[in-house]
Amino acid sequence: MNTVINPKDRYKAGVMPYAQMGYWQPDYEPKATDIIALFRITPQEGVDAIEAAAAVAGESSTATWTVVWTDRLTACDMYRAKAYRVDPVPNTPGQYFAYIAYDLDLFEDGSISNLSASIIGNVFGFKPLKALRLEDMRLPPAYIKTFQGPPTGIVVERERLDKFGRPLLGATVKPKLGLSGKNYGRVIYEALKGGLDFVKDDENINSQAFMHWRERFLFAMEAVNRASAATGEVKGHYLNITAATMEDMYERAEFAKELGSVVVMIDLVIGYTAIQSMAKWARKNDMLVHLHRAGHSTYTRQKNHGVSFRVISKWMRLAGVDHIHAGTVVGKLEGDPNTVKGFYDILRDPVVPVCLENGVFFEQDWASLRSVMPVASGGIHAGQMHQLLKLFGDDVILQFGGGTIGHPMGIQAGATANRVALEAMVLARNEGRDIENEGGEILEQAAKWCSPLRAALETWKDVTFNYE
Ligand code: CAP
Ligand code: MG
Repeated sequence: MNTVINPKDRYKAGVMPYAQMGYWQPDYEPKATDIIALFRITPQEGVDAIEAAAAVAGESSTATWTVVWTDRLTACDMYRAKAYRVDPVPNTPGQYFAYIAYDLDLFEDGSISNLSASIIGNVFGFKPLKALRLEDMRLPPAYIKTFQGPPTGIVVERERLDKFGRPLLGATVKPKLGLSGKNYGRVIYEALKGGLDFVKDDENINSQAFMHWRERFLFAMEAVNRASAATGEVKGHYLNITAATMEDMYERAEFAKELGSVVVMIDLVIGYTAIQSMAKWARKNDMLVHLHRAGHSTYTRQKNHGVSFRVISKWMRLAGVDHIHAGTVVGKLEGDPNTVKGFYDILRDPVVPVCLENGVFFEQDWASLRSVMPVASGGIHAGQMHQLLKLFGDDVILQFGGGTIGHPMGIQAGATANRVALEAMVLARNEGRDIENEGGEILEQAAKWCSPLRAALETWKDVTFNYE
């Protein structure tokens, strides 16, 4: 006989229906093929932490609020997710880390939409929980192998662009909105000619009345071609193909290809399926895919609720992007050094070891999936070059929007300041100098023969984004 449990009684301490239904299995040893999720749970007053963890396991796999007849028609023990470990979060009363294992058969091959529909589908609004955060996931190689991952990856990107041994430099066109196509093209040309590798459309530039997308693409690519010819370097502009429908996005991507662009750009808000579709298109067309994480902080920023960006980083490496914004630490947007280091490791490394300090709970073997180039962007300028190089190393795109276009001597000078600062810093590092402590001095030295760098250092010397 099925038992119908009064929802009012359900969460009283000691009454553990989800746990009793098999969603709490403290002796369970996860299989090598299981997907494991680590949730930070904050149960409501009076709700037992183990029952709350079991409820999350249940509702993110097979269960509903009562025992159902059809459970008897499936191999339900196999399909039940299993909460197998619940630990209090150190020094944080009322919060717990819950480890939940999911059998691989619960998920469709190669689909982030399917994975996320289970893992973050309903549970975040669940009444027995005050808050819930998905902190990390372990993705087994058997699952990773069902994805194609980044179309290009860091190694092939460097080969294609013929750029080695240093971070790449970019800039986002500013103002974000309002420039005509011709003026937009001018900004791109100046920035590339001045020494940048890439310029970028902003997240909200699509096809507005002041500049339709074709016009933008034409002026942008004219600027890219002129700057490449003038400098002898491969240059690129991330053409944002984000649009209302897939049909529109494919049309824009095809036009970017026709014009000879090496890269297209999409925003995270287009959704996981659209991202995977564009990754597939890019692989077929030898195109880099740049992903702007527009919208992520609505659900990644709160420490006790939402989804950590480290999980989004894992999903996006699977989905297949070549670049992704991942934080700067020193710029205008939130991000502490350890957490951001965790994101960068997840995006770039072949195997990521456990590092609790960085929020990495599981060893992650990427099973030869290509790596993603992280992008550091948001309020950064040439005076921080030593900090950026120290924090992120070479495999990163340093993207200065205001920090290029806002230069008092003009856009080309802004780009030159960044390129000179970067090359001086890379050289100093390669000569074995301590760039962390001598960085300021190294920049001053380089600025002696580079007036744009001198002006950049002077203009932004007091700019810090420390509000603590
Ligand atoms: C930066 C930027 C980027 C953010 C994205 C902006 O401009 O273009 O979109 O950096 O953040 O619109 O703010 P500035 P994140 O260089 O002028 O600050 O990289 O953290 O996703
Ligand atoms: Mg932007």
